[in-house]
Amino acid sequence: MGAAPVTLDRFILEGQQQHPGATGELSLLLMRLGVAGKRIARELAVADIRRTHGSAGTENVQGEEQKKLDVLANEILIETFDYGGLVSFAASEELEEPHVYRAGPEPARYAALFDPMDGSSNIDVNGTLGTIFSIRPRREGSEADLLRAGTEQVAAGYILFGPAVLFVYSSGDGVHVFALDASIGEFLLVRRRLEMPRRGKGYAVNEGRRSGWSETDRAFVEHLKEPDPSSGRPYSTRYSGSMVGDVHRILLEGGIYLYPADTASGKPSGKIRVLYEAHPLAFVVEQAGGRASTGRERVLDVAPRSLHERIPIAIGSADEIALYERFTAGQPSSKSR
Ligand code: AFP
Repeated sequence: MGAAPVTLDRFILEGQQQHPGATGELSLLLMRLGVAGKRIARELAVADIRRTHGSAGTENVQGEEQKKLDVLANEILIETFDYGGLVSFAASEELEEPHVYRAGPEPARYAALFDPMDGSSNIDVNGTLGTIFSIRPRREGSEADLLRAGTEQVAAGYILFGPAVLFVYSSGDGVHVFALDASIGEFLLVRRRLEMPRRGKGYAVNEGRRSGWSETDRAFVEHLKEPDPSSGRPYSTRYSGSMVGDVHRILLEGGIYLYPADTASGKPSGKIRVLYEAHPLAFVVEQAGGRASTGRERVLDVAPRSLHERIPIAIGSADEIALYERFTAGQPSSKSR
C-alpha cells in the first residue's frame, strides 16, 4: 500500500504541532474554510439543475450586479464562522459594512475577509471561479483593524473551482495545494511548498480595456507581444475573467497578471480590491517566490483608506514584475531582456 494521502485537516494539525504556543484557533479557522469550499463547490455543481444561475437582481456596494451565487457563497462564508468564536468580524466584497459576530466570553482573535465568488461573469458559462480569503489579527474589533498593510495577514489563500476543486493557502510557511476528492469529501495534499517559476511565457490582462490604460501600460503589453526569441517573446495571452484562475496558472507556469488603472471605464485605480483580492493573492504569490506590485510599490505594503478600495496590480513571476517596474519607472535602457 502506498503512503496514506494527507488530508487538509491532518496537514493543518501537523503544522500546528510545530508551533508549541499555537492555540489551534487559526487551524480550526482554516479547516472551516475547507468545509465552506466544499459547500460552495456543491452549489456550483448543481446550479444549472436548481436554476441558481443568473442575476440576484441586486448590486453590491460598488454598483456591480450580484449573481445569485455571489449572494449564496457570501452567506455560506458568513455562516461558516457563526459559531465557535473564531472570528470577531468578517468583511466581504458583497457586504457594504463588516459583519460582526456575537461575542463569546473571550473576543475572537481573528478577522476574516473574502471575495466569495471571484470571476462571477464565469458563473453562467461554467467557467473557472474562485473564493479568495484573508485572515488578519483582530485588534480593536473595528473596521480600522482591516485598513492596514497586507503584511499583517496571518494566512491567505483561495479555493479554485475548475475541473478540480483546489484549496490553496499559506500561513506564512510556503504555499500548499490540496485537491478535493469528492468521493470521500476530503481535500488531499497535492503540492507542498509550491515554488513558482522565476519567469514565464504568459500574460493575463483584459486588452479590451487598453484605451483607458496609461502609455506605460500599453508599451509594456506591446513589449510582451513583440517577437524576440532571445528574450522569450512573444508571450502568450491567457485571460479567463477570474483572477484566481489566472493567478493559479501563473503560480504553476510563471508569467504576469495585470489589472492596470483604466481611465476610460471610470476605474482610475483599476478594478482589483486591495483587501480581499490583491492582499491575499499577493501573500500567496510572495510565499511561492513571486511578487506583486502597483508598479511603484509592493502590494503588501499598501494600507487602504477604505474597505472596498481598489488598486492597480501586476502580480506574478519575479522577473516579469521587475520588468514591469522598470517600465513604470521609465528606464528604457534596461527594458528588454
Ligand atoms: P468579479 O468577481 O466581480 O467578477 O470580478 C472579477 C475580477 O475582479 C477578476 O477576478 C478578473 O480578473 C477581473 O475582475 C475581470 O474584470 P474585467 O471583466 O474588467 O476584465
